[in-house]
Amino acid sequence: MNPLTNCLCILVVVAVVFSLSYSETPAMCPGLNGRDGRDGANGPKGDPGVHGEPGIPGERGNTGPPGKVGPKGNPGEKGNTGDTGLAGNKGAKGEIGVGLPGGQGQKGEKGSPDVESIKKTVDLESRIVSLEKKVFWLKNVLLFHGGKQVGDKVFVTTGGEENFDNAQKTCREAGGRLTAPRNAAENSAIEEIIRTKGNGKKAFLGITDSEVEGTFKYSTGQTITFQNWNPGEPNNNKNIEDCAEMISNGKWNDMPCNEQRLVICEFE
Ligand code: MAN
Ligand code: CA
Ligand code: CA
Repeated sequence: MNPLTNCLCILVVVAVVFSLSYSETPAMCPGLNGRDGRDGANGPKGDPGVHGEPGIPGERGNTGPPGKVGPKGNPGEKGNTGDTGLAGNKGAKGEIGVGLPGGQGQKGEKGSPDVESIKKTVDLESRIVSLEKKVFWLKNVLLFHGGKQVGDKVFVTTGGEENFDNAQKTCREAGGRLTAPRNAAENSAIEEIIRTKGNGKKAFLGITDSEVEGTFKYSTGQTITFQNWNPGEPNNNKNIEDCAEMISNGKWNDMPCNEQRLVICEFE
């Protein structure tokens, strides 16, 4: 081949290989050049030269096939940060956590009552003390006058005698009831009143068997829970005895309700 043609062919091949490798990896540094392509085909034979002068160069041969792809270039520089992406969908609700109970909080400060409240409290306290003194004093008057106390219950006689209905009424109007001993101590207190304040007169008790013959009940309707009958009593003598009396020894007898007996009331 003509040297000039050969040179041109080489230049063309280099240019083609260079442009191919550069356009394939735009974001990367250019790789090394590929190997040279093969020579193109020979051009047509040139005209014979005049003797002593250089002949006219033949026509340019066809472009040779491209050289092999060169080795991969180095990675390019890191690109700029992209735009922020769209927000993702809301996540599913989590399971209920199992927390430990919190500790006890600190005790709050004590509130301060206002002055008026303090005054009212002090006033009420002094009135209570005054009333307690009065109750104590009145109870002493009662006991001094012949009343008897068992527990919280106080027994007092009017000193007069009445039939059962009137005796009951007298006690109720005084805020008490016709006496009905619930135990031996109370029975003894009534017995003592009969002897000390009643001259040994028999006294009515607040129990009857008017409703059911033979079943003695309190005025509340409750069947009696304590009894101290004289031997042989109650006998419902002549079938007319539905009330009860206490005789001077503290024993009980059933007797007619229309008879007059000492009135002893109880208060609690
Ligand atoms: C006697 C006894 C009593 C009865 C009275 C009636 O003392 O029979 O049971 O109640 O007489 O007066
Ligand atoms: Ca009877
Ligand atoms: Ca009787």
